[in-house]
Amino acid sequence: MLKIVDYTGDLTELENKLHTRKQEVTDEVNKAVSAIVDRIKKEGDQAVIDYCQKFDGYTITKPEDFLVTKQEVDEACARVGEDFLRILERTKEQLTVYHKNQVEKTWTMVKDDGVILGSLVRGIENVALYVPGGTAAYPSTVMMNAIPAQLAGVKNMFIITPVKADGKVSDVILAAAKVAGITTIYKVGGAQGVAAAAYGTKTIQKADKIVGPGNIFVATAKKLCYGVVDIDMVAGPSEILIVADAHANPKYVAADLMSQAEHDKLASATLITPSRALAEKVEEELKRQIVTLPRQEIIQSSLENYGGAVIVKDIMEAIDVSNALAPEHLEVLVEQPLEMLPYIKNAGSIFLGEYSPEPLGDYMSGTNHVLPTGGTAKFYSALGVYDFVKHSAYSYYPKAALAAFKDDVQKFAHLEGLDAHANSIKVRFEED
Ligand code: HSO
Ligand code: ZN
Repeated sequence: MLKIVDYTGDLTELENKLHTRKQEVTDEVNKAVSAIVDRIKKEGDQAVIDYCQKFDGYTITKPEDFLVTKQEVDEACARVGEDFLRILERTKEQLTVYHKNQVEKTWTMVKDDGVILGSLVRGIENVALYVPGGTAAYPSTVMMNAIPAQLAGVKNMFIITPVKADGKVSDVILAAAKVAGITTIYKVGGAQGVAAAAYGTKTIQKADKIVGPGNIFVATAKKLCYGVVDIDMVAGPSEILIVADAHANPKYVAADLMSQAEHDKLASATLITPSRALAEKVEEELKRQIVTLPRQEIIQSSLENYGGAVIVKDIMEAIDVSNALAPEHLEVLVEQPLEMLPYIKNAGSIFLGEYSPEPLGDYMSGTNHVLPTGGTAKFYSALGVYDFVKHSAYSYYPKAALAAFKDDVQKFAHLEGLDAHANSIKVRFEED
């Protein structure tokens, strides 16, 4: 079930063996989505209504049909029960404590010449959170987006989510929205939902930023609307990479590999270890544990097609390979896990030691589970408070401070052939 490959020092060869490269968006999808976006832009609500009918079978006949009511939310909360609400509250608390550290303050500096410079940090005002329909709708993801947004000072966060003919949003999503403090939920999803939030319609508010996972149509719509609105990164299938030494517990390694493999047949799970004996024991454990898991078909397909066990010469080489692959999740199961931290360069989220399993981070460790995939951890970060703010620089110059720069700025402007720029300085020092 787990391919075991020897690392020869050739990374491209390894990537080909592990199938780390996934498919690109096709022209067809691009064309279909761009037609949807264009129509929403031109026709607004009527186009939204048509697409919801066509793609989801949901009939909108009056403006209220777009929105989840307070009564629906209350009933959903009653159905999910006290214990789940408590878990959501606890998750919120954990996320708040961690993400508080990311809150940036507005700063000011006053220089000797009376110049004041600074940076104003403000939350993005309107944010749309896309929540997929069906089984891929995770209440945990609602929390992961909402909590940093709130800490950033986002005033208005609303959800867009597709519904089927019955017009229902799942109870757990409504409960998470309630605990996260989101009260506006539009029953509109797909590319049409994204386009509606990007451009705004009579009924659906315009967002400044659209975040949240979705299928290929949603992701393509987000990319096409980027620039009109900001978007978060476009997430690909889940990945886990485990760096483990001979002391690691094969039972835990196998369980953790499968925890991500169960997300998707395209998910990838990789073990990198200098110990062939460990890799073989993990293989045994996978076989033993998989039969107990309801999503075994997905897990098996994912394990067989993506990732595998890579045998390296030592732990440092394991870390080098991991840095090159830049996984979404990296588990470090070695004797002294904290000591590896200085060597890790690229990873969305790092789980150190055998009692910090990745699924803890998916729910309640406090860290965010919205993470860069597909090697993009080389340049993207975990979702955080910083994704929901913008910075405005500000400057105040008294006349004497400007005077000290007037000649150089004018020369610089002339050099660029921009005489009106130079003139803006010059007129301030002319005698009337
Ligand atoms: N591991 C997923 C997030 C998630 N897991 C949600 C469980 N629920 C992100 O790669
Ligand atoms: Zn997960």
